[in-house]
Amino acid sequence: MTASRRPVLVVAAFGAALTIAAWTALPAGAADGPVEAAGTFAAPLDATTAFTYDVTQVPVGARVVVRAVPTGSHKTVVTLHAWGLLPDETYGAHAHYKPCGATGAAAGAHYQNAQDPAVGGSETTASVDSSYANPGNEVWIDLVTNADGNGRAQTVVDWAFRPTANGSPRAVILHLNTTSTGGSVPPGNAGARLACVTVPF
Ligand SMILES: [Cu+2]
Repeated sequence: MTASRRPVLVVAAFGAALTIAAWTALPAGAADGPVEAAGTFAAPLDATTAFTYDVTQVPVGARVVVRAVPTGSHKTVVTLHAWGLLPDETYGAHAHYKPCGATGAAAGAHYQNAQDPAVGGSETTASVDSSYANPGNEVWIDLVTNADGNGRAQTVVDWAFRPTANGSPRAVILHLNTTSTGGSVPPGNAGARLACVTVPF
């Protein structure tokens, strides 16, 4: 599949390539503690953690690390690092409710802190009410890559993820476009689901 992109004006890059080895191992799976997931993107049949659904946009072999770190002040810092994506490109990313699967749809809808009653807490139906579908209530991370296809971006939200039993997010999806805040494109929409990494939030 080849997807077309919306033109974007944002150009930024980060410097030296980072190495995964530089990261300190973190415990995973604790809703009130730090979480980290790392993976190498593979075709769905071969993938365990990181799935690419469009190898023209997220090549097989590209790497990803997602970290979620709760602060002591009821905030959560979510960081996305990627290596080996397209050079000088932009991607949208969000936390989604379900783990990655054979298709991008498997990850379900965007995780929301305050859940939109219009979708009844559904983990598969997208909320398009900007009172809920906004970067303060969901995890939105717009990623810009440098000339080497590497990028890092983060968001800070004013809440902690719900515990797994109460519907924590389980994945981060990489999308074709940066995330819409409204207008002609519904809020929260970032285009095609290119790739997914399962994260034990
Ligand atoms: Cu998404």
